[in-house]
Amino acid sequence: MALTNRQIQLAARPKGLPRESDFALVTTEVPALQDGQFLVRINYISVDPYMRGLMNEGRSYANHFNVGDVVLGGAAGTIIGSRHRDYAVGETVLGFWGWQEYAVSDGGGVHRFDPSIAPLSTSLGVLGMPGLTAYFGLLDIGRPRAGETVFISGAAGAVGSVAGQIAKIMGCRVAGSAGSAEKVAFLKTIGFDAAFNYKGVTEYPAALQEACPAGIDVYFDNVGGVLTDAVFTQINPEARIVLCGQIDQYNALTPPQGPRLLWHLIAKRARAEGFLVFQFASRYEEGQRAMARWMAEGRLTWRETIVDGLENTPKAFIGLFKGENVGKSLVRIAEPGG
Ligand code: NAP
Ligand code: FER
Repeated sequence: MALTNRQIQLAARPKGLPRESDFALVTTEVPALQDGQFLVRINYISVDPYMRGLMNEGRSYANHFNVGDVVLGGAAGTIIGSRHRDYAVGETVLGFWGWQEYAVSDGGGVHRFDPSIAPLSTSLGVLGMPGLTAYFGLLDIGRPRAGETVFISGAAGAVGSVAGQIAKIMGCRVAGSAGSAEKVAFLKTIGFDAAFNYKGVTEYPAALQEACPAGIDVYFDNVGGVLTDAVFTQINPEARIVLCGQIDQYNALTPPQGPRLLWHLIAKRARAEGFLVFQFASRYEEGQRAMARWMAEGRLTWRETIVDGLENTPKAFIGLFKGENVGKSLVRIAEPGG
């Protein structure tokens, strides 16, 4: 008897902040496996800010979702059936399977994850794409030196919380901003030297000066907007600005017009550099090994916000733009091993 699969499709291109009505839950049957295929029971679905951009009309059809497509994104699961000679039942795997409960795969783009290293959920968080973003963005683009001050916006999220801890491991003074008192308290528990709730801030330069009295040497920017404008006024000579994300703009209907502060980069001989985690694909193992070691040593911890049930995936995704998550936001479809 065929298994029933539930999937979430894009029902309409979101305008501004996505709404739950932009998504539709559909029921299909899992197709019978062909030779060279395996069947994955999805355990965790990752919701990530970059997915918002893929929901807009794209210049190409290659990456962007169309209305009626299953929303794609990273997921982790367990193989429950296989007609593939390299993949066996019981293996835990990662793939770009998106918002559904089961996936049929031929192994393309699939990575194995060894659950004896850490729980499977970490394959989508601290040991997955967001953690690698923090690792390579901070170390390769930011190049922090011991004793320097690192400031991180969006600090309590999946990327920011890992970047901050790695900066501490590098011997830096670390400060960050996040959107609630609870998140500020969380940042203190993971070693941030200073943190503030940006939602209560009226005078940004003053808040930054209090958090970073010696100025800012490395700025790891997840957010953009007026906070980033203010950071430009607080950077030290030869500062490095790591442009990781600009979530403040992802739902904007028109590009925002900000103050023009690039002069500060000239005056401070500073460097601002954007990057995409994918450019470091050939070095992912290096990053995972280093972070797994720090986790085993108790120097790197991680936090997850998990909701249960495929039907709650749109809400979890929208929650990213409302600050509902602390650490990595995940949807649990089925407990691994369950
Ligand atoms: P995340 O930080 O776990 O979740 C998003 C967080 O952003 C929310 O919890 C919210 O926290 C904050 N936020 C949402 N709207 C905001 C706004 N208008 N102003 C300020 N803060 C806002 O997400 P993540 O996966 O770690 O990603 C963080 C950033 O890194 C995103 O910009 C993402 O696009 C970027 N990223 C880049 C790459 C790359 O390759 N360059 C890879 C992964 C992620 P608050 O409560 O603090 O508002
Ligand atoms: C992200 C924001 C943007 C991200 C990727 C992108 C993986 C990619 C943008 C592009 O390819 O144009 O958070 O995370």
